[in-house]
Amino acid sequence: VLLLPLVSTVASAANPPAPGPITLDRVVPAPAVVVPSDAAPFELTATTVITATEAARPVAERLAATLRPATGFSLPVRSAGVTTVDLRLNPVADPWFGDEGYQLEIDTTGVALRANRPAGLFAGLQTLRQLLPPAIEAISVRHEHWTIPAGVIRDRPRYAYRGAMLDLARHFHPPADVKRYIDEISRLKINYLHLHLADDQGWRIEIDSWPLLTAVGGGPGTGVRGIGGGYLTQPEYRDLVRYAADRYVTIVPEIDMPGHVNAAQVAYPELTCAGVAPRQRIDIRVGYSSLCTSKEITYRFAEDVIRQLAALTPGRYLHIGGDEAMSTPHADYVAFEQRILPLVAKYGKTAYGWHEIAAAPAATGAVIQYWAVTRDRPEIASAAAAGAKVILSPADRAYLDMQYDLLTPGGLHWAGTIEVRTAYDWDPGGWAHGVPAGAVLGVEAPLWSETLRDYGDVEFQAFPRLAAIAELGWSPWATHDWLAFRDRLGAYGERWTRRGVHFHRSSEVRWS
Ligand code: TNX
Repeated sequence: VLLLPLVSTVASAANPPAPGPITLDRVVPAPAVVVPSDAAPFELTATTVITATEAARPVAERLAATLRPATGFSLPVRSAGVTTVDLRLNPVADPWFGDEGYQLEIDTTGVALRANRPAGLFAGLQTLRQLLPPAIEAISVRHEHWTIPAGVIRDRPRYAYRGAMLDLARHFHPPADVKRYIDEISRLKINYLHLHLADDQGWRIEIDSWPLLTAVGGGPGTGVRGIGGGYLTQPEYRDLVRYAADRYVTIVPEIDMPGHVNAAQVAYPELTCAGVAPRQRIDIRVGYSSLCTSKEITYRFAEDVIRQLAALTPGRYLHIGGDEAMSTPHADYVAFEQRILPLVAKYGKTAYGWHEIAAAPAATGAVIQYWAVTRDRPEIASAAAAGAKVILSPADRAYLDMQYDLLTPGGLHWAGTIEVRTAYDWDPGGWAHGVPAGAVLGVEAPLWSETLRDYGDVEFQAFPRLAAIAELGWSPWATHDWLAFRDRLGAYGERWTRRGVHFHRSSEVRWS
């Protein structure tokens, strides 16, 4: 019985359907409006010139750098003159496109990319790349007809927040791996990367005046001793922030409090009520640690961390955790959040926390990350009705650390198994009962790393499911269609393959 699905997987992988010609709508995430034309496609050639206005130049340079390796063309970027690919900002902003929307117009003679802001041009570049043959992903010259189908795409995101989260605490992922992840997520028009920087098993960000956090708490994570350790220095963190910003991705730092703090308490026993250092933990249990909410040093510590993270982070959100504080009495938890939430505002940021923070009245000014596996959470609905914004990360849909099925390696299954269709087939807009659609800021796909040993494991868990969550965040609900998504995703797989991304070749999808 168990062999049947395996056999069919092998059979379909051995006989992939011939990949048809690329059409204007074969893009992940699905664009809002696609109007194909009968005109012959545009073909990129050795004489193609890219033109860009001053403000559009950085994205134009990135486009050229994207297209040069596989085409071998010089693709000069100029400010004026004869052109075939032209990038510019709208002289008068068109409100329909907002900050991230774009228009792509392709005819036989050229391509015009327009947006209100550079972020929109960047999104358009990601679309353009998918309209070229998959060989465009090669890092050395390929001989191809580099055609782009003719027509018009008008596109903009459904939600302002489209996030991915990476847990650096349970296993540290070095900056080079985080950058590879940023590269991949930005191609799917994901615009926030939430970094879970501290947990029971490790503390991963350098904090001035608390040097032992990283010296002691930069520990092994959930790996055996020696595997999974490490931390980011502040310059490394700043460098990641810059790298992400160059790809229109905003970093959201998280320090989890008042639970998930064992690593901090190993380094600073004064953060426990008894003042005694707990033992270092490398197991995957949760809910046993708590900051001592009645000690003033707890708030000095929290404020130092929040102040420094706020200074290091240009983005508007700062995540203060708040989940699974099972060892903090409820009244103490609420009192703690009532002090911590305003501290985030004091340093100029919007507080963001796991949905448990909804218990604190001050959470009405915060962003709440909904991770429940049930759709009825009255306390979140009332916080949202009172002004809180909600980001949807239901664990049974959006958790990238859940196994695809019980046979796939790596991952957990406490929230169930999540195959591609399960990750795709839900509507963030109406998911949480009682949360008004207008309170939903977006979606985020968290990747906890208890079982992830290396970057290959990260890729396997994230892809292809992250593409499903990205589409839920970007594409209008009117485009939602599993069969169409499955086919577009199947075509996208070849791009991952060419880039060396270790993705799960789900048997739900026909991969080309
Ligand atoms: C629950 S969901 C956690 C994390 C674990 C994760 C594993 C949430 C906010 N907390 O501490 O890593 O499950 O799936």
